[in-house]
Amino acid sequence: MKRIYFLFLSLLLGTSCNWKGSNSSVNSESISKNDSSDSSSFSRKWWKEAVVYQIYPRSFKDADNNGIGDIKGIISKLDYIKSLGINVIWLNPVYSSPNVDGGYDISDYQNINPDFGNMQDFDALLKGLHERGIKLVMDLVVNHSSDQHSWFKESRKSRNNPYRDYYHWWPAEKGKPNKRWSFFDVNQDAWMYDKATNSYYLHYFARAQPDLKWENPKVREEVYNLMNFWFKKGVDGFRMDVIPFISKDTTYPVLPEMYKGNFVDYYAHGPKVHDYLKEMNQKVMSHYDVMTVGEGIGLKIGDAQDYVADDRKELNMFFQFESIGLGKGGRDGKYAAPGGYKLTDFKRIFSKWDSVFEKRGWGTVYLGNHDQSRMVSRFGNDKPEFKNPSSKLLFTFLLSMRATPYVYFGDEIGMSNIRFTDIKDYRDLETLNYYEKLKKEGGDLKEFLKGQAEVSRDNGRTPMQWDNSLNAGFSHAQPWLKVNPNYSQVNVAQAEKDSSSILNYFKKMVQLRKDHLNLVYGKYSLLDTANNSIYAYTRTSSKEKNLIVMNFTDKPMVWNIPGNIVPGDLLIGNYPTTQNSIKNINGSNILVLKPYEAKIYSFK
Ligand code: TEU
Repeated sequence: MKRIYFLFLSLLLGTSCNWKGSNSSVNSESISKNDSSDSSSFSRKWWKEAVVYQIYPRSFKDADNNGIGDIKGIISKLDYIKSLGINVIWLNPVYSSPNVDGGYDISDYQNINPDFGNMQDFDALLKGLHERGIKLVMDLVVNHSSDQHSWFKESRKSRNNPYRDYYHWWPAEKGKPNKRWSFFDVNQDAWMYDKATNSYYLHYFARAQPDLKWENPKVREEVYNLMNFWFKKGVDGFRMDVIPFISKDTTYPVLPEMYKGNFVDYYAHGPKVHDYLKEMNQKVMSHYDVMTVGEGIGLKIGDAQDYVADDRKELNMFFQFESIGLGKGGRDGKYAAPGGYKLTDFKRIFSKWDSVFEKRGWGTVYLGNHDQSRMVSRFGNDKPEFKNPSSKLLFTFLLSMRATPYVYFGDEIGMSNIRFTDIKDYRDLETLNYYEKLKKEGGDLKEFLKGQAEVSRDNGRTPMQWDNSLNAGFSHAQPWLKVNPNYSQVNVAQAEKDSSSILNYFKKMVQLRKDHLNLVYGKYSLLDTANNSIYAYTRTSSKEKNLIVMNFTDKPMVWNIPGNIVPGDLLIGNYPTTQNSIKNINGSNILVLKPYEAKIYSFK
């Protein structure tokens, strides 16, 4: 049955297909081989056609009722995950970790954090996912380890320890090293003095996250070994944490003039990053059918092809960082920008990132993750009357772009920002350490808390809301982070029952993307660029044409459909369709849109 379905799809798109009965065997021929109208020429890959669902394990489901989500909890929800229609999970780190930074401080890369379970649990999860046709992508955090990793414990013991050169050290007798900025340090200083050897070590993130020294070939071998360990188990890929940062100039010079005031860009442009990624690809990835997605922090349009063009043999995709800067402001982006973001900026950024992959490489599209506040609070409107249509609108966008969509758990039921007002409610070191820093400086703590209520990472980490029982059905014990009190209305059980829920719309959109390969590979063309209320674009191939129109405002809007587009069937809309909303006025087609209304039409 599946085989016939895919043959049919490929016939529709004019490609030949050698479907082998598993979603990893999408043919590798060009999608536009017989399709001269397409400007692009993409080879089909399962990871381009996938919809990825991200799970933050600490917050998903607690099976042993200690207040912390765990692997058995995820296993208990496998049928729910399957019901979404998604086909890849990205799991945030579950490795051994003292949990200084939500598991991004790893003390053993080949073991499971007991908070989450053990290796048998992990194996059962992987099996349960694979049985359901879902792939598993793990988090690879190798720019740094935990200071509790045995490598670092050894490294800090003496200057001639065999592990000394696994990390970046600077002997204090040479004076203080040149300034490096840390994301999470209370003093924002990335050099930490260590008394035992009278030296400083480098940590771009927290003090408990020393940076690994990739310049040492032994470190690279360790990383490739641990990657092989997981691939041999059958995991299907890695999301690579801050991967552009791995290469460093180990003379640690003063920041070159061009990077002054922009240390992130400097970190992302180390001298050997591409050599390391090529080596990693050749030694590891090239041996498996797996996907890789880099966290593209600091990467610019001009860097894109170097990371992901097929012939570069480095990564498959990366997350661009431009769009998640939208709506943030103030010092260090830790405040909300007054008035939010401008739709014209949103459109410009996503269109620009589409164009960079128009001919080579492949992109990603996402509006939230564990480092961001909730999608609907940020890019939509979480007021009760608008939350439903604006969440659906955002999914219409995410699932109709030419890039692999990444969806963050909970967004499918419209989870929104919790907006803590008391610093005691926060658990994330990014918020806590910045608060301490400001306190020391005598900064405005009230203003900071106001900003964090909108942009803090903990907004995106509150526990999954399963039902309206105690703690939203997440755990019988006090959860590690407060549950959003709106859980009595916003929860999975409720959403499953309601045919007009965000959840049910999300599932329909996922299905629509699966049924219309044009939404994956078709050419993207932005319409009406300057319109600050409506986002409209077409997706076209010689076999199908789609028009996507979304009203990003809380007011009704009208939109003039360009004369060359005559909308046919409405494929999906986020309001119940009562009447045709296209009016012909003086020979022009006018589309009448309700607040946050989104529609996808086919057209000839
Ligand atoms: O994130 C890196 C990163 O971009 C964040 O530090 C980001 O700047 C900040 O969270 C914005 O508020 C990765 C992980 O996704 C993050 O969870 C880790 O804390 C970090 O690396 C260190 O591993």
